[in-house]
Amino acid sequence: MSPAPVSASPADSDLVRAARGLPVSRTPVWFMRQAGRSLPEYRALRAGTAMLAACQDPDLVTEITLQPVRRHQVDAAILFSDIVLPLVVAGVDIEIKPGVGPVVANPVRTVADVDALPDLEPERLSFLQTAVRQLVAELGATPLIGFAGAPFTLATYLIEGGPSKEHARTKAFMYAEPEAWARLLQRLSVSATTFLTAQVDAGASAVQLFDSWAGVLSAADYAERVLPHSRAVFDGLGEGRAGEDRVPRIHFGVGTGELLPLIGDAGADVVGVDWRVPLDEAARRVGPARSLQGNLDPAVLLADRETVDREVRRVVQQASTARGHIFNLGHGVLPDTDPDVLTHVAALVHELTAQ
Ligand code: 1CP
Repeated sequence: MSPAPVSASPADSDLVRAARGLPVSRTPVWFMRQAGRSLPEYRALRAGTAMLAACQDPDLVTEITLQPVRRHQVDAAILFSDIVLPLVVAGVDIEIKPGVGPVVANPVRTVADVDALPDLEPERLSFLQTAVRQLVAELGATPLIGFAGAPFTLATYLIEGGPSKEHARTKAFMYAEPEAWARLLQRLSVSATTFLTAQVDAGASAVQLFDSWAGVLSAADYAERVLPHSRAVFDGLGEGRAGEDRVPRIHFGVGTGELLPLIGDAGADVVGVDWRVPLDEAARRVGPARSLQGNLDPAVLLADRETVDREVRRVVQQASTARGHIFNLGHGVLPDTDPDVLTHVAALVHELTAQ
């Protein structure tokens, strides 16, 4: 294994440098959903605490966020939270049901429902800022990635009432009630900005906007009815902490092959790519002004070691034409993944790319 890189501060880490397209000591690695059910120490710590309660307990958030960093030697921590948390903190009745996901008690189905949504008051986020400050102190030179759900993906949960495959109700609302739709996404963009700003102000070194389900939209609908609201989130972040370079922005969705140029245009420094589009092709679609993140198929980690190694090498090789590369999966770690495989993949990427 190559020695750990000597970066003095998170702002000078390989993750931040790769996001900006600067030279790195080796390709940085982290895994979406690196904290969570694949780790026995996570299951032990979470036992008896509901997901959304855990997300609002600064000490639990700190410990759960640190677990995968210690175990896998990844190049970034991602805040342990959930995309529905800003809604929950604002007062929307949502529960995360184990094995299901977020379930909304009163789904948003009418214009009046949109207007009745509570605003997220920044004062309610002190628990989050405490967690971020504790993490930044513990992490030293390892960057912390803050995140939020993008307006579209949050709207799918609010309108469908829970997880869904086709998002048909969401699209029906988008087409039938264009003004209420725009108002809903505008309000969600404000709460995402508030949630991200709290994390950046408390010391997060990068942010990721998860628009996990945007891939169900055509490019035309995405461009007209969704992108302006995601752009508003990035624009709302402004220049970040005084006297420092603005924190890099990662923008990710699943099944977004046709949307990749737009996902970049929304205001990202890094475009997250799922496993469907090889990174050399993704680099062509995104252009030379942005870095890429991804894109090993999470299911590959369930295969034999030879397959894992071959696929990791392929991803690293196909990333060579990108402006910068952050190695990741194409979506979250599957719960059945053997954590030792994740540790192995992080070490292998470091070894293959050490300068
Ligand atoms: O380690 C990390 O990556 C941080 C943890 C994290 C993140 C980034 C969690 C914890 N949630 C999220 C974001 C999130 N939540 C996304 C975007 C990322 C992605 O696309 O995977 C989405 C879509 C959600 C919504 C959600 N929350 C789902 C998906 C449901 C669906 O529509 O299919 C689920 C299962 C949850 C619950 C959840 N969030 C996080 C965990 C560890 C869990 C499982 C908890 C439990 O079951 O008790």
